[in-house]
Amino acid sequence: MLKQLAIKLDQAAASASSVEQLSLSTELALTDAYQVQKLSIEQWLSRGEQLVGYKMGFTSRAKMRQMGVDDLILGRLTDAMIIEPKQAINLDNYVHPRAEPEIAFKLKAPLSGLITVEQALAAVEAVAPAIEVIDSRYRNFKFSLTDVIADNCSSTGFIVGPWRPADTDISKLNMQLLVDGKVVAEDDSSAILDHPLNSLVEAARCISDAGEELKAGQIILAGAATAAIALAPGQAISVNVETLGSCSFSTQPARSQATSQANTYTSAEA
Ligand code: OOG
Ligand code: MG
Repeated sequence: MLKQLAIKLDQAAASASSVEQLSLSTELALTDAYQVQKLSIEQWLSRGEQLVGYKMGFTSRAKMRQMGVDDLILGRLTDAMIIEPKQAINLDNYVHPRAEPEIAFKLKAPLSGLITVEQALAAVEAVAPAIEVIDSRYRNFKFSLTDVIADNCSSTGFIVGPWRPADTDISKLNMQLLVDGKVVAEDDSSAILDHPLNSLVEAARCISDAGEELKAGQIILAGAATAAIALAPGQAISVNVETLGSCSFSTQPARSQATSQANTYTSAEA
């Protein structure tokens, strides 16, 4: 049964189409939801994608408020989700994508279980500004906690900017999300669980619940500092993080009516 749910979500992601929330017809326990996530990622890996890291979600009040979920969640990142800096993404490949400002960690040592902030920092090789592109596979971007976990926490893409040394102070850095040069969302890095490193501590705890560990070389996204913004065709999106630097990507211009496919990203659901 869990496998069928995983296949359903995987097909929705692969075809950029939305499905009804699982929770409307199936009661899933938290562990079942993570199992569905794992089974759906196995589908992706079986097609040749590589696991490159993990992401934390709902680590800021702004995100919890926007989505109405106030528990931390962990999702999986694959190499197919990597968006190259300055790349122009085609919105036809997404259902209703949004972008959010993040901080990324690259690990040089494994982490798992209950650890301190100091232990987390000791395993960090580098930190970078990042943008996450999220895309719920659920209609209207609406979900329960277990729904979003099963849907791999809306993971679909991410862009990482220049890496900086691990000892860079990231405790209180201004983070701005810009669309076409205008700031559309802003907060500072302490909005992420008081300090983004706390998110890495939580990621180590969550992954050990799944019987896995964070590994050297993997990338961990700490979670967005602000609410996410809906993407539209022909936009330039960037994130500036004070002292860390910036990264950016764009969305391809709208195609003509005749060639555009059924797609809901322009609907007024943001
Ligand atoms: C779930 C993913 C949350 C974050 O940074 O908080 C997340 C969603 O909002 O669809 O990635
Ligand atoms: Mg995120």
